[in-house]
Amino acid sequence: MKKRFYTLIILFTILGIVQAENGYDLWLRYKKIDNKILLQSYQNKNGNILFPAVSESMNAAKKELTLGLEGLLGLELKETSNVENNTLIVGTVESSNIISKLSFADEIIFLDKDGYIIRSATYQGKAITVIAAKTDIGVIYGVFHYLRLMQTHQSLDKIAIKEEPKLQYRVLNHWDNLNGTIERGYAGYSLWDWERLPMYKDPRLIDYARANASVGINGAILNNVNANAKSLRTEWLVKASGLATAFRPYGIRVYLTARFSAPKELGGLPTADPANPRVRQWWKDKVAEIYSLIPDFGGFILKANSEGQPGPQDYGRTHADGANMIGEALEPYGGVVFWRAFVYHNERHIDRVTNGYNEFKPLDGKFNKNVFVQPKNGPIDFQPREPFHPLFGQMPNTPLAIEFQITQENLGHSGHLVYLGALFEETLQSDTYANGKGSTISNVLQNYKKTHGISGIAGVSNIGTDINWTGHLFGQANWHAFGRLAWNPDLSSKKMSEEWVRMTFSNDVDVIKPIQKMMLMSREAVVNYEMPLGLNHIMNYDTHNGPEPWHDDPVWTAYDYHKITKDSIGVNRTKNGSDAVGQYHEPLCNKFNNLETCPETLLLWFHRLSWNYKLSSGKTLWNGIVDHYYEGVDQVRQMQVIWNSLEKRIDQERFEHIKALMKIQESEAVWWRDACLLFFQSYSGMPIPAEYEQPKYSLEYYKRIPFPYDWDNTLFFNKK
Ligand code: GCW
Repeated sequence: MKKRFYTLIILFTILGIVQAENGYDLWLRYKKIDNKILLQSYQNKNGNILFPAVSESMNAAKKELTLGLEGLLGLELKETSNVENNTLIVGTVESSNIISKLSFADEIIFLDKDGYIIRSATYQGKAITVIAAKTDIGVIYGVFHYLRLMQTHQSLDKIAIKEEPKLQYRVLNHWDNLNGTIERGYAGYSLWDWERLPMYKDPRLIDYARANASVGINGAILNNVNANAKSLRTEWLVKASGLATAFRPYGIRVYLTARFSAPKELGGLPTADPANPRVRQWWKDKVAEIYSLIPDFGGFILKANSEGQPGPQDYGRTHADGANMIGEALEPYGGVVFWRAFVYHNERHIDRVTNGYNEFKPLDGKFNKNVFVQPKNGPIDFQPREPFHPLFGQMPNTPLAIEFQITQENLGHSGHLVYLGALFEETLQSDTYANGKGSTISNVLQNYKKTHGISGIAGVSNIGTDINWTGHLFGQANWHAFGRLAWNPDLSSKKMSEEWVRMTFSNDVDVIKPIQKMMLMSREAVVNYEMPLGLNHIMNYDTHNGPEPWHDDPVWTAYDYHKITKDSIGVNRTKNGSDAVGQYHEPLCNKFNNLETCPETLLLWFHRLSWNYKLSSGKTLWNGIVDHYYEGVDQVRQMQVIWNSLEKRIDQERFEHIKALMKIQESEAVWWRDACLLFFQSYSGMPIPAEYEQPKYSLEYYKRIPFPYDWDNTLFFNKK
């Protein structure tokens, strides 16, 4: 008997070790709490539950709580009708009699519509815990937070949490095409199964909605900003309504991209001129149709007059003319427009960095009240590091929504571990000085709620059909971080990384610390091995993966971004140059303009310097650049060592997945380093110090190798 028992134990242990996790469950794994004391105390607090649920959203919240309690505590959700000691009470003032009688019922009523309170309290002498919200959606958010407390091993005693989102519109931008591919997506195909929608709703859609709601995301822009007018045809709208139905219980509204020329392409009109009454009517009718199918439709996003997309400028009108026409059509229904400020034309430019500001700043205050202007975080295009977009702080009369990119278009795709929490935080905490010191981008964004009644943030999604959603498992951390920051843009990336590691891997400090260390060093690593010291836009011109600082053709040349010669490198954006510095508020303008005060991290972004320029370290610019590239590769190698040391602590499948990807990252970091340095060296003529690991291949080799994931690149074959 005893022997059989031990055999079973051994078998379970082995199974436990090899039992793989494929990452599908994201940070909502709800694995049983392994700390006995905690488990016991959590079980005590969750033995009796009062959770009257009538609406779809409440039922979704209850389902989540059930799932969480089963997984984390091995408990069935036991409903009680009496309040006993240690009862958990969940609901709103309307749904729960008890909540309506609590001393803080008023506080609940005055919460933001998405806000919630989780509090330890007493009711008729009994100790209770309350998860209460103003709306049913708030209850979902509260339940996710409550589960997170247990997932991250926090105490359930004396809880006093009051949460309200600091931004209202927290949306994911999917760059999904109607044929199922995803522009700049590296995790498989689109989750939207257009062929079988709306009849068939893949259960995965619910998991998508759960994941988003768990971090507070409340909008999904379904399709690519490089828009296809077809998505506005009735049959596609019916399909989109299927997605809206699936997401609705979780508080996620759907949005669509609108192709500016749709009145011509779909409506058969001769023009899409926003001044034309028939065009305006077409949009009104289209919007009415959409709301008849999707009553809580969120609105539209538009990319207009940029990279070949049609827009109001085609008719001599402004961005405001175009945006307001669409805004007016949406207004009666409460919809909004995200009008992108990522504008540049596929032609040689004087300084692309200045484009967005130049086009939009003069339009400040000219937009309808339901229109967001949406710049990217930086003025070029999702580079590993950019200064913040100068429109932030310079458009006080127009609500701006910020656009981050979660998918790693220029940061190694889904082959590299790059924790973007650090990048997001850096931007959000940048001081614009718009209203004196402390006017961080986070504050600027939040303030629009007070001044304009709306505030928002968008993230270009990194999600696809890959089993683990994001291709690289650590891409999940970027989705998570984006959502958490959308809810509260002042959260620290360090804190969020810890939370994510606890929920994704383990609450054991010996696992948390090393993984967190990797994550926190990964952003600087990618800057170092791809584009240090303010260098930018030297990636492969087509795939945007891998280096191509030598690319030079009449419309797209990396030379515009590094301007390399045998004497110097960098772009003069000072007052004597393109004056991009002039787009920033003082004291930033002067700070960036002066070499002494310009942060070294942005040096070559704003300044053009000789190879012998002395950096603060006393090294020459050339040696400094070399050091950064080498440091980047070293950092990746350190990350590899850290990861490999965790072999016994992580389930095998996820361990091997990341181990293999770290190898790719290491080899591609070397590729970036060697290709860029050899290219720069062909101008500077300066040596890579002999004691450094020397490039294995020649510059010619790097110019000729094909780019990964792009084997049929015709350009490559032509180049051969
Ligand atoms: O950087 C570019 C991307 C395009 C993208 C564009 C944009 C959707 O390479 O793929 O198009 O940005 O943000 O509009």
